[in-house]
Amino acid sequence: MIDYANNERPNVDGIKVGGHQASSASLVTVMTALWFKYLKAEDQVSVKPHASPILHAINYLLGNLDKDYLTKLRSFGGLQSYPSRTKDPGRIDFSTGSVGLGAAAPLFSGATRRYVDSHFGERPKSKFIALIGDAELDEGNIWEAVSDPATTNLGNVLWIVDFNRQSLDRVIPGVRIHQWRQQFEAAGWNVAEVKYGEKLKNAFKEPNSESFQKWLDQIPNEQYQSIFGLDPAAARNRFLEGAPQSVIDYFAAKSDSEVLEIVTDLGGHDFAALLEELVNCEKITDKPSVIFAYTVKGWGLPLAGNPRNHSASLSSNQIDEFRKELGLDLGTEWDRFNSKSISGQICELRKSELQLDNKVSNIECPIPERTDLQFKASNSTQEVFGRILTTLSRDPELVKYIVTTAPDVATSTNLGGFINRVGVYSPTEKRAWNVDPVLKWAEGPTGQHIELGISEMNLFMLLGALGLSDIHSHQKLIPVGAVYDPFVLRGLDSLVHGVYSGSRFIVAGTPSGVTLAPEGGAHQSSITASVGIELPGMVLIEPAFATALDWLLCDAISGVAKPTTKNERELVFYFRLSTRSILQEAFESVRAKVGDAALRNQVISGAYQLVDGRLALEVLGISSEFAPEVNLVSTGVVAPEVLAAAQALANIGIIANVFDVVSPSRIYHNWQSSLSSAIKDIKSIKNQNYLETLISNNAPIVSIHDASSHAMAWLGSALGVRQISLGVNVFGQSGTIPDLYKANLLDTDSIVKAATHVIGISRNKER
Ligand SMILES: Cc1ncc(C[n+]2csc(CCOP(=O)(O)OP(=O)(O)O)c2C)c(N)n1
Ligand SMILES: [Mg+2]
Repeated sequence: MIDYANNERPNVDGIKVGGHQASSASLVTVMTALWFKYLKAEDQVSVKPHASPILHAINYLLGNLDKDYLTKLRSFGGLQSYPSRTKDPGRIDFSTGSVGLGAAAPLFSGATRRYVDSHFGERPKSKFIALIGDAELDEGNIWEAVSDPATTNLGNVLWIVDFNRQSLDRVIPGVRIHQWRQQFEAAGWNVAEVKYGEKLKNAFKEPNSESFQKWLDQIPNEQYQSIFGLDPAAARNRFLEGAPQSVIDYFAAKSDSEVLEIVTDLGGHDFAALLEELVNCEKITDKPSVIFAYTVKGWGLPLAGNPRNHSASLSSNQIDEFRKELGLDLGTEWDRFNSKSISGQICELRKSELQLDNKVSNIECPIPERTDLQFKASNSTQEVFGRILTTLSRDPELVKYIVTTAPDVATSTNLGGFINRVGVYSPTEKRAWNVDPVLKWAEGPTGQHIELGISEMNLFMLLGALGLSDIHSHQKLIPVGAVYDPFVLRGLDSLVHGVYSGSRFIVAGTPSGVTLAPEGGAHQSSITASVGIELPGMVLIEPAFATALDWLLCDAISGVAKPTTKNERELVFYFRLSTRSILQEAFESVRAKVGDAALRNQVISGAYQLVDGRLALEVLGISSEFAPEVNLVSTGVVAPEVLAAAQALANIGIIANVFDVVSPSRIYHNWQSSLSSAIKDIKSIKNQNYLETLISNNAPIVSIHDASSHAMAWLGSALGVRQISLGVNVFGQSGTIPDLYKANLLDTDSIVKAATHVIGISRNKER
């Protein structure tokens, strides 16, 4: 498949197609043992990115992939370069690609299964398996995942490390197995090794072989790996370089080829050795297992063990040889096994054994459009977020599905009320040693909050897994996470992985922006809003007012409650919130005027008008006929400054309309999709986007957002008018809200000046 993609398929752009023959060959024995013998239909496997061709080949041999795809590796609409749950055909349990994340994903899916079993009754047993490259163990997220208390004692998890002791650039120096063993064992894992193939095992049974085994276990990787490119005589010498005399003596009676065959016979390419260890691990049910399978990168190919083999591929001559070696020719190379042969029969048997009956319990109960909460005259969005969740916890049908999680910030992000009502999840009942009159931290199997250590990477790994619980554990859940907004970036890789994998969840980033003033620059987020706007599948929601948040959160819950499908647009709902309490009056007066139904529609679409500048002038008895006009477009918690600026502008005879963009991403994507349909079909150019219908005047814009000024800087372009984008362009520092707003030009006075300035430059332009 890799050779065809690179050497036979027409290449239109001169770019090397790639594919990883050496990485694939390294894992081929392990994967054959798994799919053709060990796995059960309910097991879920995450495959090392660079072995995706093997996974597709297995799916083909099992009759689960059309032949057409075999010539479409890495082509548009064909087989993806790395396993993709959403884009590849057929069953792919986990998306992988960014090394380390695919390893951790099944661990969190195993934790999700444990949660589902505790709350909804036991599902059929599954193993959550990760096939990992050994260099992936250098990724920090692996160790964050392994050491989190939420992932301990997961007997349903198995990792198999493709222990070829090579990474991309090099042979991994030294012998690291001892360190890794200790790290896993310290985290409570069962560690196993499949090191010796049958020839090695037989050799160790021979007299005087003890020192040979000792030498094999301690020979530096670099020296051992260098044997593979050599002819048998040179390989023998290389292996014995530096070895004690007793090892040289042990091999004295053996031919060079025998020596080479024995010393390279690693357990990761020996079915019996692999299956024996898999069965051993099966007996361990109270902790995760990791098997280090000793393998050869490029096993069985001329590339074997070569330090530069990661991106190397076989030449045409070598492929011809390889084809012959396998008894194939150009006419038969794509054939499945003959159904009458033993191999063919095994394929048929395994196809039926691996057929998964994915019956899912979906969320059938109605989801309210809003809660019945009454809000105070002044509220912060963070506090309201907590109150909404607490209120929803009183709905006995809906609350069953809600599961919250936070990386050690549950109480400081207002999840306390929800936790008080539903408790904290622990697989076993735990005694509470402290009785806190405010927060009831009751831990047991019925709890619905999963508390994590501080790792934000783990937060998004867990949310990603909870959001795919219908796929991996037959039970749909509504996952809700909370994190300090700046640290969304700390978990960004796993957030991207979750959305890329098609997972659905809600996350609150709170508090956000420079508005958490005294906390200082290290805690003030600015570029997170851009992440929320730009990440495909993500909806950024940044409301200012309580009722809007209530509508938007209920709407997000119905979005998350939908069954998982491939290629959905809105998957993750990211609420960027604040602890700043603001008056609700302005919103409530629009609500009274427009009515709930119409206003809710606008809010869900992403923006609504908060102030009509003409009416404001009328109230003041000023004629609007020749008055200059400006649109103040506000996002989030800066609303009070924007409203005050609108009033100040009215006082000097300027029409200042205020629009509140509660979901910058919805507005942005709506504009973008109207543009792309216009580009694809010129006739649709007449279709207005939502923003143009909402803001139909041609006045210039000042946008105001406690986030990078870049995040909303596209508005003027969307409306074809001048814009000044006010936002945060430097790292923050401690101070009061007035200090920081002034420093970042988010204060009322700066907004007024920006408005008069933008009116001035637009007028000059007109002249
Ligand atoms: C996060 C991330 N960093 C870098 C890469 C590029 N990369 C792909 S494979 C690889 C080395 C992998 O070595 P290993 O995990 O040992 O796999 P194998 O030897 O089996 O190919 C690197 C650096 C990547 N895919 N993801
Ligand atoms: Mg490797």
